[in-house]
Amino acid sequence: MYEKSKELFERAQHSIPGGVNSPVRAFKSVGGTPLFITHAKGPYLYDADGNRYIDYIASWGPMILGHAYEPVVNAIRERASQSTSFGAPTELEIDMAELIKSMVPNVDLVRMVSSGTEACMSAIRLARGFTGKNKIIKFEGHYHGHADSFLVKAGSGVATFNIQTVPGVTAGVASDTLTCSFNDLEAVKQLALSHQGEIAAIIAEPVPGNMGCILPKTGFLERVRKLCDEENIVLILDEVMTGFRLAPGGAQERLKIQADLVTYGKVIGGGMPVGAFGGREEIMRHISPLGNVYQAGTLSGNPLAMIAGLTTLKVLKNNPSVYGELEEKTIYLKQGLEKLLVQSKFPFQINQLGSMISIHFSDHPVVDFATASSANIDRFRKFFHAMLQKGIYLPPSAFESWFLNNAITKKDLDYTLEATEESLAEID
Ligand code: HOZ
Repeated sequence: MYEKSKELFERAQHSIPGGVNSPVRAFKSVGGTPLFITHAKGPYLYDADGNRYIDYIASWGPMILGHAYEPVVNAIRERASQSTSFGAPTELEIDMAELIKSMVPNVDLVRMVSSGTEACMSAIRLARGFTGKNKIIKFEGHYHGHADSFLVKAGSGVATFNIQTVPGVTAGVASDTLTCSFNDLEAVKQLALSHQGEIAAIIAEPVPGNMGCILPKTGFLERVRKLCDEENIVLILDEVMTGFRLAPGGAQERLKIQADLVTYGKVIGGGMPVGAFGGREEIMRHISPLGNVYQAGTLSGNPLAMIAGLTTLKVLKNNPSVYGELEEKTIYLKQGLEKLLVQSKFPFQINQLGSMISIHFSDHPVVDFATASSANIDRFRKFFHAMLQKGIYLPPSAFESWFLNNAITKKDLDYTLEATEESLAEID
C-alpha cells in the first residue's frame, strides 16, 4: 500500500536529515513510513502510491478553503508570469496590510515576514526593544516556532519527540524564557510578580494547537490581559494557527480579547510561506526603519506569497459564512466521534473550537501540557494507523490539532466516522 512512499523515504534519508524537512512529518512518534504526497485537490490528498486520503491536517492549517482552490491557483499563476520576487516594495503589500487591518481592528501597523517562526521571533524582539526588559513568559506545550527563545518546554515536535532540552539553545537564552502552566492564572501571576520589572512579554497561543487542541478556560486570557496592563508587559497572542481560521479576526474576535501584538502564519499565506506580526502603533513604530528594532527579509512581502494570501483572505472576509459552515462540519464530526468513542469504552476527551479539534485518549479533562502528556499516546498511535489505512490523514502526533478545510463534505465526514468505528474496533 505504501511501497513508493517507502522507496522515497529510503532515498530521502541519504540527502535530507531524517528524510524530512520538518520533524513531525517523519512519523517518528507514530511509527511507519511518512506518505510522500504528489498532489491534492479539495479535501483529498494523493500519495505516491496513488492512495487517496481525506485530509485533516490542511498543511497544518493554511488550506482552510481546501487544496488547489481555483481562485488562489489562478492568482498565483498570473502573478508568477510577472516575476516571482523583486526585493522591492509592491502595491500588493499595501493591499495585504490594509486587508489585515480591516479584518483585525487592533492591528494599526503590520510587517510581513516569511514564516510563523519569524513572526514570533520578531514580535518578542520588538517587545524587548519597546519595554527595555529581557525576559518573556511562555506557556508549557505552546509552540511559537523554532527560534531559540521558544524551545523551552515547547509543544509540537519538541513535545512529540519528548525533547527536554534542545542542544544549541544557550543557557543564557533559555534563562530569559520563563514558563508556566496554561490555564493556571495563579502560576502566571506568581511568575510575573517574582520577576517584577523584568518581563517584556507574555506570549500565548490563545487556543493552543501544538499539544492537541486545548481551550482556554473562561476568563483566563482576560486575566492575563489585565496582568499585562498592570505590570507593563506586552501581551503577544500567537495566532499562527488561529488567525483567520476561528473568525475573520481570529481568536481575538472569537474570544473577545485584544493583544498588544499579534502574530500570524498559515492561513494568511494561503499555502505559501508567509507570516506577519502587527499591533499597536505605539509599539510597532519601534520596528526598523521607523525605529531601531531591526528586522528584515529578502522574501518578505514576496508577490506570489502576497497574492495567495490576499486571495484567500478576501474570500474569507467576503464570505464569513465559511466560518459557520466549517464549525457546523466540525461539530458534526465531534458529535459522531463522541458517540463512537463512548461505545468503544476507551476513555477520551475531545477539545474543539471552530474548525480545530483533537482527540486525547484520556479520562481527565485536557487543559494544559501536563494533562495532554498523560493521555494514552500509544492508543493514539494505533488509532492513527488504523485511520490512515482507511484513507483518513490525521496529524501523525497526539500533540497536534486537526484542522478542517471547507472542501470537506458531509459524505467525507460520514466516511470518516465509518472509518473511526472500524478503527476503534481494531485497536486496544
Ligand atoms: N510545527 C508544525 C505543526 N505544529 C509542523 C509543520 C510541518 O511539519 O510541516
